[in-house]
Amino acid sequence: MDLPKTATASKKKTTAPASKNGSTGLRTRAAGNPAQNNGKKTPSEADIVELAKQEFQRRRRSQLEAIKKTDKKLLREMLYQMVLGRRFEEKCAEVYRMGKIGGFCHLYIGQEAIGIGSMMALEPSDMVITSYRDHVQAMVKGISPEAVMAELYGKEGGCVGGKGGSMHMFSKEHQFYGGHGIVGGQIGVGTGMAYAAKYKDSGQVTICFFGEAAVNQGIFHESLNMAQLWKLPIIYICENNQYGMGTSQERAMSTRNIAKKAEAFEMANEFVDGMDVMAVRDATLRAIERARTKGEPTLLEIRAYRYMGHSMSDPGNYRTREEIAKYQERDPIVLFKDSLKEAKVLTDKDFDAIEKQAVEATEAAVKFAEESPFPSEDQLLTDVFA
Ligand SMILES: Cc1ncc(C[n+]2csc(CCOP(=O)(O)OP(=O)(O)O)c2C)c(N)n1
Ligand SMILES: [Mg+2]
Repeated sequence: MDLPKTATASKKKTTAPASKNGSTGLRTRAAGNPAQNNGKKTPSEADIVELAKQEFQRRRRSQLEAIKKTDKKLLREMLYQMVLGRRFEEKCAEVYRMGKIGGFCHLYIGQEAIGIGSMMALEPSDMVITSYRDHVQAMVKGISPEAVMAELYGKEGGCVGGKGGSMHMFSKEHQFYGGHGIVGGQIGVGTGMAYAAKYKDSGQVTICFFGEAAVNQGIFHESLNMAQLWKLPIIYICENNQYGMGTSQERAMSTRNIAKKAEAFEMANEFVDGMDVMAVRDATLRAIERARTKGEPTLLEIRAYRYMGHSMSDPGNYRTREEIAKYQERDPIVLFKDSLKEAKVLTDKDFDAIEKQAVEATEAAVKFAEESPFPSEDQLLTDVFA
């Protein structure tokens, strides 16, 4: 993975050791930009896959250290949520192709370590807001797989009665505030949520997720400025999956280093390898501590890779199979599973049981969605605000 050489762990410490922040020395195809390549020869696609395998082994060693310090039950639950997210999303793709889900449908496959590593470090009363790529985050926050799948089907049993669909999962009860379709729109709303928490002295921390393409929107810069000025308890998580629809970050942004943008506001920031769920958890724990004790915001740039197209209607002909294979070599679920086995937290039998449980939960969600009725005609104009 092409990781920046430096990232800041806090606004006081401007250069963290490369290893701590996951610097690998790997390069993707930045051939057109020698400045990004430090003048070195760009490796071939085959070299890149080999380097990714080596990085996988290095990550396993660093994951083991983090695993030793973490509760075993929680580790197994994290793995279960990752596997559930993967199986659930694979099923979404399947039923979408069967015409069961209408409209847009953006999948999270490949990015599971970001949502699970960060959100499972929160307290249940903490708040979360995200973009349209929201099914897995909704489930991690406690909305049942049944209610998420029924929402995808547009059925009454969905978490918003079938009127939101894929992009608008929501549950006030679970402190999950959407599911937003306007790129970057949730950054302003999330900042307002953190302002409300501070105003009410509720002690809640907010995680606000957004993609790397949203960073180019003015609202990102305006919101970070206010959050730092007003000392708001918020964690901005940029889920850098390296593409905004069919446009790679390299083609759309003058810098690869998004975390550093926080320095313009003197905000704490960190770059994290988003294929490593324990690295995500550790960085989030540091940001939560900062938010709860000092009431200060953090920007985390967490880099992973979007395995699927932007949405179900994307043929994906703007990238190569090898590019996708390179990231699949470092799959976050395989990496975590192997580390847990090595740490003797998990056996193959345990993993099979986790797989079975995730498949059964997904099947139950589909059954529930199939059997749930569509909203009735008399609900056509309820809960509609525009
Ligand atoms: C304000 C606005 N501009 C354009 C779009 C169309 N659009 C939808 S998703 C998307 C790409 C966003 O990419 P990113 O923020 O990286 O998130 P990802 O889809 O990769 O999770 C664009 C341009 C939109 N929904 N809203
Ligand atoms: Mg993106």
